[in-house]
Amino acid sequence: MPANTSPLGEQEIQQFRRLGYLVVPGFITDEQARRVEADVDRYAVEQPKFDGRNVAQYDALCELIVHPQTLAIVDQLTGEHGFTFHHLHAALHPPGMPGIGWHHDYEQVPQTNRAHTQVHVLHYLNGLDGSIGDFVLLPKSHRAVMRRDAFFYFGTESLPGEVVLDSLPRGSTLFCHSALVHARRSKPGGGERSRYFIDIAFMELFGDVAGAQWPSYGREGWQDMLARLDAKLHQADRPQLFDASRFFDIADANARLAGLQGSMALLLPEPDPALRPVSGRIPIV
Ligand SMILES: O=C(O)CCC(=O)C(=O)O
Ligand SMILES: [Fe+2]
Repeated sequence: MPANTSPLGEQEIQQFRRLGYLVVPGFITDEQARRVEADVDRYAVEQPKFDGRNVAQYDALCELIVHPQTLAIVDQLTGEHGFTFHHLHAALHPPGMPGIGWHHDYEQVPQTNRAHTQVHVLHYLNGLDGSIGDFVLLPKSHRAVMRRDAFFYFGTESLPGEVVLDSLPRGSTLFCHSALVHARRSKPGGGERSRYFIDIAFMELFGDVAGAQWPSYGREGWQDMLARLDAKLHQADRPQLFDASRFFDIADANARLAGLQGSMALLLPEPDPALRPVSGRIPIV
């Protein structure tokens, strides 16, 4: 493990462990936020189908993956075995953008435990102001084991104990345990403004479980994506950051599980297919 500063205090680390999230207002400098926004503007025009596999073509987005303070914080939130990168998504949300129903983003096939931490780093480059979409979350829900879409039937309606994030300054970042149940609740307004949203997922390594792997990013070509990022961003002190051998192919795993019966969360009644979230062509489990 590289020697790092420790950007979070013990109380903040404990909040993340207990509640499943931590907000850091103004984490990204205005100058860096502007450069990343320019990348997002560029692909929104050139490649509206941006899905994460193209990320190596965008220098400012790449810089955000290896942002030193972010890596140091993820070190603090994961532990001694280090972590690996899973994906980056970036999106420009115009006024009127639909919401996303309650879900979580912890990648596990099938969902069985929360022994290892996954962190979603959510950058709200131009903040949140109560227009377009609020981020809503259920504190402590990262401690439950459920399918990613288990709460999807609630849509984006209010749930008891929810926390609404609707006012964050530019450059704010939310460190979220990936198993935390959350939603984007659409809101009117926005005017000329669009909402710049980046999410970057990191997964704690299984230093204590020989050979254990995580599910890959759910789109064909995930190995090439990691190879391109490793060529561009390789960190000598973190050789595992873009290491494809840390993953199994999620599409293969889902195919093997299809139709199996058992005591794990496999055979739930199918939700309405129109409401069911998908990740690329891979169904969400
Ligand atoms: O737009 C947001 O604030 C959150 C979106 C989200 O939860 C997701 O893309 O999985
Ligand atoms: Fe999400």
